[in-house]
Amino acid sequence: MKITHARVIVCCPGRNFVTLKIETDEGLTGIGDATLNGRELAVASYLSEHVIPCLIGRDAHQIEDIWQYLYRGAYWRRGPVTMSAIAAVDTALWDIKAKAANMPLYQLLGGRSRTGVMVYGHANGRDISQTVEEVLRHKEMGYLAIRAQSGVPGLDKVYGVGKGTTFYEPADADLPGEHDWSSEKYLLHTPRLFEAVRQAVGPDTHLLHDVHHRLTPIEAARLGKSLEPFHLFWMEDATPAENQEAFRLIRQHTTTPLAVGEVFNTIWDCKDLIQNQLIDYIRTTVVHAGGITHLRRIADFAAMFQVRTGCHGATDLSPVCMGAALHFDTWVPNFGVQELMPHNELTNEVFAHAYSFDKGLMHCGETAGHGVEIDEKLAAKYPYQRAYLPVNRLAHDGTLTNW
Ligand code: GCO
Ligand code: MG
Repeated sequence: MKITHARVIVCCPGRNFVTLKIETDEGLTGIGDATLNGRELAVASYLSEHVIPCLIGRDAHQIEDIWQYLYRGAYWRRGPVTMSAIAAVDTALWDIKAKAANMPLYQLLGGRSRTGVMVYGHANGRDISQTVEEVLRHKEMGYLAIRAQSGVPGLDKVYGVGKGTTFYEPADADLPGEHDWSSEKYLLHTPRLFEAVRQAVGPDTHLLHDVHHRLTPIEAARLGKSLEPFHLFWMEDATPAENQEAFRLIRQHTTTPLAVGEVFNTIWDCKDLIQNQLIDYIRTTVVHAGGITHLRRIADFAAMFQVRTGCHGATDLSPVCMGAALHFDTWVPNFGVQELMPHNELTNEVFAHAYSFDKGLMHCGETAGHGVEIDEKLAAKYPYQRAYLPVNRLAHDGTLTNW
């Protein structure tokens, strides 16, 4: 089965998405997500200018060979732009292979390992009482796992707290917004938040929290320790992880489970973290980590060290990534949890999908392929709009810090 055409579709049904569509001489087509929030056009051009010309005429069934060809063949390895482009090709080819086999994608990976995929929802509030309300609302909706983020007294805007409640979308400015940050204020506030949340929600609901790279290792150690009484499912991105060794310090001080990896793009970014058992959950997902082919490699390596998966699933990853990730989650033996941040209605119209939510679990559906399609006519009505993620500056002197 030969690849005859491929094209990149960029659309903005509320936020930007980049999608690769591959066509074959047997009439089967497949799609892959290539969205890299705030840097969308870099991946779109990497695909159109450099990757698509090399795909035409290749055997669509040779997924592994094409992966190696794009990874090694570029000579310049790794990086979010390259790996998102490779991921899009890989996801589209798995979609095609599964359609050719007339099977849902998870069957090709080795079949079903669980009845459904546990997801965590987002409870965001201006303050502690609104966040508690949101947590309880998510529990009512059936969520078994809930991430809680709240505004911090004395800080105007913080990561994870949106204008509305359901659709938190930080990339909404024409140029990057600038927010204030204070680790001291955040460190005083967050244990109070979880004390209130745990008391209200009871012992059974899994609670998660995203530090979003904003603490130093010793600050993160202090937070992890202070959250121990509220037994979190995980504390995410406690400190930046360019230096994987940084997690050793956090680990020495706290038993709060650690998750990291949404910004990683290959196994090399998490090799030390995993083999030294410095983390409990690896957050890489299909679109930013080289597709199903590479994600599977990371998960198998992680399994040897009892590290479980926790795929990133924010709204800036398209439904195509979500669909593919849910097939991966349905199969992967060392599954932990999947993030769910529901897309808006328009996005769901552009990307019709087979997946569904029921009683805290997601189901990937039984449609052949990964079960997500794109309505190109509708997508064309919503052209790309430039948008950036915000940046943080220290509240007391304006020094640029991590957002
Ligand atoms: C998460 C993430 C997101 C990121 C976003 C950046 O845990 O879901 O931290 O909220 O900020 O994906 O594009
Ligand atoms: Mg995160």
